[in-house]
Amino acid sequence: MPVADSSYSIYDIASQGPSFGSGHDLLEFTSTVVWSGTYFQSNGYVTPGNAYSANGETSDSIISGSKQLKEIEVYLVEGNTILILASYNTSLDGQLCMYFEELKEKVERYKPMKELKVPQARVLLVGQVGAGKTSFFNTINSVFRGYITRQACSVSNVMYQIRNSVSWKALNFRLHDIRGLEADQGMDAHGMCYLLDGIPQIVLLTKIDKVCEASSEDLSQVFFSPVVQETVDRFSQILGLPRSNILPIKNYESEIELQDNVNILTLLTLQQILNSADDYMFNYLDQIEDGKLQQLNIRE
Ligand SMILES: Nc1nc2c(ncn2[C@@H]2O[C@H](COP(=O)(O)OP(=O)(O)OP(=O)(O)O)[C@@H](O)[C@H]2O)c(=O)[nH]1
Ligand SMILES: [Mg+2]
Repeated sequence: MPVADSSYSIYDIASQGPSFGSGHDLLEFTSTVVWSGTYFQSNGYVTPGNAYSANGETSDSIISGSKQLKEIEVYLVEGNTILILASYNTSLDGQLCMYFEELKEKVERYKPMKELKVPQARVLLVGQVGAGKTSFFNTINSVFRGYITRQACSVSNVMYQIRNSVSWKALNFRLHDIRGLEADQGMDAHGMCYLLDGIPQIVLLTKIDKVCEASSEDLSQVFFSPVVQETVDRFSQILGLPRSNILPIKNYESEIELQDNVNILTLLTLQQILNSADDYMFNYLDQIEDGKLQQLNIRE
């Protein structure tokens, strides 16, 4: 609903849930709500048309005259993650842009821990033929270049470098793109997980736009889509990896211009990958300090 009076659009009071609008347009609860055994009896209000334009909506049309709630979910919004919700034509465009720059800078500043003397984190892209490995590199490269590039083509076994778009300085990670696995090579996802045991694995669910129509139209829906959620759950069970390691992505494929939400999802994914590389290095450092492993002499 559009805001009619921004001075009352949202405010927080310690003794009640978030309040929207004077009057109140939406106030979920004012003190503890108790589970009756079959529902929560809300003690809040829904009276649209005060600080928000009701646009024909009434209390009844929104909550069907009932204050009995089957489930209550409370979200803590950290940082700017909620901004991924923004769609292109909203007034959040400016903030979305700031969020993108912030994420991009974070990745540009990334450095593996100096104690290990590892100059760059290396990320191996493994997957079946046509999974989207090369496109993933091209998508990341496009984000940093500032335009759509297809620098990588289908050559096998290349260690790609990503560079800062102003200084052309190499960032401190590399993507190793290898030829896709064919069904007759005798290696499936399980085999690959077994082979890579001990190395942190992030599973990228590429082509998410083909799985979920809503996300295909508006990628900001990807974290709210039941279809995506089910797909993540399924792969988590099949591969025995936590759901947080299974990330839906959408690569640039036919686009000719960058899109905010594709850029942001790509950077969030990359950040997860680099965090995972860091986790591995922290474990490695612990083992060196415990005398269980020797420091490797890794050169550029
Ligand atoms: N719709 C859609 N198509 C994609 C996506 N990612 C890749 N593609 C398309 O999938 C096809 C294969 O992508 P590649 O990046 O070449 O796949 P690959 O894993 O590198 O394949 P190999 O190098 O042969 O192992 C191309 O036509 C891409 O345009 C995506 O996220 N969405
Ligand atoms: Mg390829």
